[in-house]
Amino acid sequence: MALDAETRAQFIETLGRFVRERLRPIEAKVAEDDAIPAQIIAEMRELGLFGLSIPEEYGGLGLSLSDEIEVMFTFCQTSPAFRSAFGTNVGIGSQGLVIDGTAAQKARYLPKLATGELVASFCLTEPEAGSDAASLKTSARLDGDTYVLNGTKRYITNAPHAGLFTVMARTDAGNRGAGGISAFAVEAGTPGVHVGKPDKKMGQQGAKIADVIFEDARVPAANLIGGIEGKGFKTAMKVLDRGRLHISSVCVGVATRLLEDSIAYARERKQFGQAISEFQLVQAMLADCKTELYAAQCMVRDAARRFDAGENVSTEAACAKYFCSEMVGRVADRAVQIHGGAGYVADYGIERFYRDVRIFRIYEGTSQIQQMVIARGLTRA
Ligand code: COS
Repeated sequence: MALDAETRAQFIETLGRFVRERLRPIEAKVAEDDAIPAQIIAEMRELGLFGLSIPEEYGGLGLSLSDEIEVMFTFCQTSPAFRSAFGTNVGIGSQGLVIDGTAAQKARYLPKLATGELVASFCLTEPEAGSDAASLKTSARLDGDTYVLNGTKRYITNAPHAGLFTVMARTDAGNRGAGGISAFAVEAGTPGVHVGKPDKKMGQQGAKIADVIFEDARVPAANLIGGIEGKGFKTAMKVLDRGRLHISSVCVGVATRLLEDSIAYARERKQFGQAISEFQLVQAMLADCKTELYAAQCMVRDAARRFDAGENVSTEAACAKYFCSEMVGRVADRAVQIHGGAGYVADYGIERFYRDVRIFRIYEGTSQIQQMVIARGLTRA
């Protein structure tokens, strides 16, 4: 569903206020505590953020992707760790069910994901299967009316908070490729499902990642997503096409914030008797940020519009993820440069953003995987 213009503007204005008044003041504290206060999570649930992409019939807001990216442009003008708290419910954790789940699977899980009562994580990556996702080793063996899962998933966002895991596992031991993989909805608390200690990361403190280990974990056969074996890899790829556009919009939001902070600092900071914004070399950095940011924003909007129109956007989603994640890296680097020494010390938060954005070039497919997807899209077309 697309929101009417007025409702969308109101929702975005409410979120903008929430970001300015509730989130920005606690950015440093969240990073220091490596935790988002429970009250803030409750407010995010109240705002409907966990259910942005979940259809209305299951209690979500059912936004179109075009609306979702506009929401993210505004919401992500703060530490990206806040987005991460509900990001997997909006994106990779829930969309396997939304796109390919059976009616019964959707009815069972989507309402709780929409409210945030249940947090969902996406379990694809393994210790030895990252970019080459089709080589994953986690196995799922059918035994009566349950599948028995064994294996380890790595760097799983929100795993410590998750109540539900979308797990890609190999159901056909004889097929080492993509066709042997199936997707499952696995409830946390299932005997044999263990979550490791959260990993220490370069940035985005407050957002947690951890291993998820399956040791003879018995999952009801009814939780095979879509009810058909061998479709799990395609489900994961469809989820990632959409997820890559979501991440692109996050990059645009964060870059918007960094440019705003850089402009404010350049106008305030005086050297050689004048504001540094008067110097052409500083102006060039601001102009480059704005130009790239504008291009990125146009790109995401175009790809999201095509997605909503039902087009295959694998190539465009990869282009957007590649460009937007590299763009925000360059913007963050210039933001540090414009802030000078103040950009390097913790007090201004710029160095924190510089670390926070580094992951965007890696997760949901590295820049090199996006290049590969783009090139294959071109040469196979
Ligand atoms: N949508 C639907 N189906 C897709 C698809 C997509 N976007 N991409 C691939 N498929 C299908 C293919 O059509 C193929 O189906 P058939 O066997 O019926 O022809 C099947 O999936 C296998 O595809 P392919 O042969 O292209 O798989 P590869 O192993 O060669 O490579 C890449 C796939 C590299 C693109 C994939 O592994 C990938 O995206 N890797 C990065 C993973 C990632 O993002 N990890 C981050 C972890 S999640 S935070």
